Amino acid sequence: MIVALAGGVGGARLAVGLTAVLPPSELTIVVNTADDFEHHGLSISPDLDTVMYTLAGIANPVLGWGRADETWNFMSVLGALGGESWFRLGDRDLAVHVLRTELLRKGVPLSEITRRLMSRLAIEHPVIPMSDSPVRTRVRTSEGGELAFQDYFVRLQCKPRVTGFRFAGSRKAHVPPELRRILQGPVEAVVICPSNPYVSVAPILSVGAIRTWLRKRTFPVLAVSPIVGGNAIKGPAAKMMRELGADSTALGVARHYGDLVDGWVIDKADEKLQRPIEREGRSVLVTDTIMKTRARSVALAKRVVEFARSQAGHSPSTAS
Ligand code: FO1
Repeated sequence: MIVALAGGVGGARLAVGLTAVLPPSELTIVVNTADDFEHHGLSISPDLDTVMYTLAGIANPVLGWGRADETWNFMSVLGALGGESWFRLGDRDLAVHVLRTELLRKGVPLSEITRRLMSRLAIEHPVIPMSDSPVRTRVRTSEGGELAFQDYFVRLQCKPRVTGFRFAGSRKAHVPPELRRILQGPVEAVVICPSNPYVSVAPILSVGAIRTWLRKRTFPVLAVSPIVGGNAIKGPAAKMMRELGADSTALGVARHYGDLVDGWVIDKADEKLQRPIEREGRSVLVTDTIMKTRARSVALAKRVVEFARSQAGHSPSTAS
């Protein structure tokens, strides 16, 4: 069993590749839920939806979130009536939020709702939210105070300077039963997808049971760098690193994760960082990590799985 930890767009793209390389019995995708929020009385789970739409092949290719072939009648009327329209909900996308909200109100756990939605979209690989109870990213900025994640990310377009993050609810997060079984079962490797280290991956690692599982691991953890050539492929990761005083390079990301990661997959553009990252005690695979097409996602996933299997023999925690 390979367990992939995924956040938004970068995570979803590698997840697609992994589902082409591994059968459902050998791959579990754990998704960040700390971007979730309540808006217009709806419970919205952006990263779960991005992974779901991407795996179903119906993700909006331009926006990187929401659905393809979308229409925006609901948003335009809502705006005309004076409703909040900074967080754009497409007419087709809306159905997922209404259904998820209705089922949550009936007490159906988020992981069960996710399972039902995935099966309706004919997705066979298990996709599990990191928690069935709310975990919410709070963004601390240089203006003082805290922002809810979507306020920072969408309403304020990532403009504020960040000074730190907090994941409210992570200590008492309820790990879904399906995920608890995975944590107790045989695991070949964990793959951290190229998602934002601070706001997509860190929340998953903040869930107590997951953090303990990784600390006591007997399997290797591999990560694909979300930073290529000093920039994030998409989103504010590099900006956040600079604001937090980290080196916004693949080496800086490797230092950020420390000994939580045994092997790094970095892009050819960063091959000169292979030695410095190896000097940090990590294995490094240099390859093409830009997933512009599905074929490149599959090719990357294949190399990541091979790399993971090559590491299984000697992850530090199993070293004699
Ligand atoms: N991101 C935006 O930048 N603007 C939006 O209006 C927006 C709407 C939206 C609706 C549904 C959804 O699932 C995601 C949406 N996102 C939007 C992206 C979202 O903020 C991010 O995907 C994650 O929270 C960060 O990965």
